[in-house]
Amino acid sequence: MGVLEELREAVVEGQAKPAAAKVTQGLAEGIPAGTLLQEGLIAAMQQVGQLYEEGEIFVPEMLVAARAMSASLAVLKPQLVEQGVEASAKVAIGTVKGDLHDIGKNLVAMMLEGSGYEIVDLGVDVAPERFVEAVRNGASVVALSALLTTTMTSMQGTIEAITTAGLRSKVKIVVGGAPITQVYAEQIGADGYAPDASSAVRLLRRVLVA
Ligand code: B1M
Repeated sequence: MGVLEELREAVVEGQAKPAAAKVTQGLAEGIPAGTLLQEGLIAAMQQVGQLYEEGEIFVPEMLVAARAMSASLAVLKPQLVEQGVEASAKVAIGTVKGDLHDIGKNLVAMMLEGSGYEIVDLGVDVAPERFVEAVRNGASVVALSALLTTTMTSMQGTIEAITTAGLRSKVKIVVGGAPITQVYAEQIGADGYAPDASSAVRLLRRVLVA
């Protein structure tokens, strides 16, 4: 079995230390960080989602798999985040109210940090008022993440709260997460949508010059 397959297996089985060790081994063997991320970690989480849908695993197993993914991401972070890039804009990022999924949001934050943005990570289950406060404190971009069809509506509530506070013209609002689409982003009045972390970097470049 190759390292990538062993990495996927360790994440799916929720073995955090072995999974992190496989990332270290993969890097030592010269496997690019992007390959370990896409073909190892992200592929494993897709498998976890499928097993959950099929009723083969339940929330606790999903949770330990997520922990193994986070432990492995921590090892990859230095490779994904280039050091010494000057901060270009302050980005407040968070998973919207009611939603506890943070892996995708963390990945987007890492890639943006690596591209020179100053990141204010508000965490998960973030109430609209906390995003409003972040804009008052100087964030020029708000990045919203949602993984559930039931919480994606909180994005609209957050945009409304920023508008009601009179701050909409001071900030670019970008959105993403598995159930989000370009059409939905336009419907709720966001400035942009990115399907994944590397597109989020390109999206920010685009909206900040617009
Ligand atoms: Co949950 N969960 N979960 N879960 N979970 C999903 C999302 C689900 C699709 C699984 C399934 O049924 N197949 C399903 C949602 C169904 C739906 O709404 N349509 C689901 C469910 C139902 C639930 C619960 C309701 C289960 C329950 O309790 N009955 C519950 C809800 C809890 C809550 O949030 N209130 C729940 C709980 C959990 C755990 C806590 C156990 C755990 C999360 C742990 C954690 O995050 N720390 C978990 C996990 C791990 C998953 C799956 C398996 C994996 C998510 C993940 O990390 N993916 C997921 C199934 C799946 O996605 N296949 C599932 C990897 C990550 C890198 O991808 O997050 O998509 P992603 O991020 C991507 C892009 O979306 C994008 O870039 C990222 C990197 O490329 N992106 C952005 C994300 N945010 C962005 C922001 C941007 C731009 C791009 O801003 C500009």
